[in-house]
Amino acid sequence: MVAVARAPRPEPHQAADPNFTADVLAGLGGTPKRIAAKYFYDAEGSHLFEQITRLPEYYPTRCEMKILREHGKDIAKLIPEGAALIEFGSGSTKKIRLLLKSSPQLAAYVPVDICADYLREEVKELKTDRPQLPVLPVIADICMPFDLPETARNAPARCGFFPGSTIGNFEPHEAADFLRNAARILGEGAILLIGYDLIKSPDVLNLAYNDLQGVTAKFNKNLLARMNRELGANFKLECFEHHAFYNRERNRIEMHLASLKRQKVRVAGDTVDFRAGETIHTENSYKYSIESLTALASGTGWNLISTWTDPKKYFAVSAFKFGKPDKKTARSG
Ligand code: AVJ
Repeated sequence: MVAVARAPRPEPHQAADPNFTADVLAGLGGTPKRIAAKYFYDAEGSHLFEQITRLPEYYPTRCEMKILREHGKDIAKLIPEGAALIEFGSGSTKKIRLLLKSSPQLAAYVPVDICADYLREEVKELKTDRPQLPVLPVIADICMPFDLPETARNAPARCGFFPGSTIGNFEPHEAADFLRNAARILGEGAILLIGYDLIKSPDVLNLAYNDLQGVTAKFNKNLLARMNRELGANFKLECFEHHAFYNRERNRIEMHLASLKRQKVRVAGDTVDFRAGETIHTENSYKYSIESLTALASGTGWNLISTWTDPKKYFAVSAFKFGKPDKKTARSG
């Protein structure tokens, strides 16, 4: 046989996540098999997600952008003079730029992300948009306590921004932990804006995660490709199938990778057995009603101020305030 030159591996865009190997082996060793959704987002996965946001079936990004475009002025009215805006794990600069447009009162913008490369890009883009606005990036895991830059700590007010329905990737108890952590970081009287996907017809939901072009399937299967690239695994992508469905009892979309047959796969030196039809659970994307998110938030001390939705009520952006509700807005009884 003629020796075939191996395709050169793409240069890693960032250092391989040191936990990836251990998390994958633990997740594939358990029953049911699972891998955390955060591992979708290597360079290829991030690129595929960008493509998803432009799919006709995938409404969330478009709806949220529309809400921010059309209600940006009203939303900005809740942000006090001289406030620092803290964005938790931003996925793209597009959304924050819509908000900044109507918020000349901001004294600083603090993007918080675990990926330093991503933050560098974001800072560059914003510098051209709002050259005067101090941009103070923080590299941190948004689920863990971290310190704000001094300017943001000393600002007269703080406003958090958590768009993209990222909250839906958390289990509800993890979402509550996130809200408590955000409260600790932002402090008494802070405002928090959360973008989230609303409960709706299962047909609409199922289609959004089963697009006709198969981009979501590719995004899901990229996890197998990533394990092949980074962990020396030998997954045959054609032997697995993308499964995404709405779980009505739990108000969530579940994504799985289903093994099409009984097979053994090598992963990081281990052998993993799959039964025919056995799945790797790769993502939950929780959907909330305005009421259910409000209840979750109020349990952690965040009280609802206002909610904006798109005309079809597919997506919502809610503003919460941490601490005792104002006398004016507090309900009696
Ligand atoms: C980035 C978590 C909001 O749950 O809709 C898109 C990820 N997964 N298609 C979502 C995703 C499949 C997305 N979030």
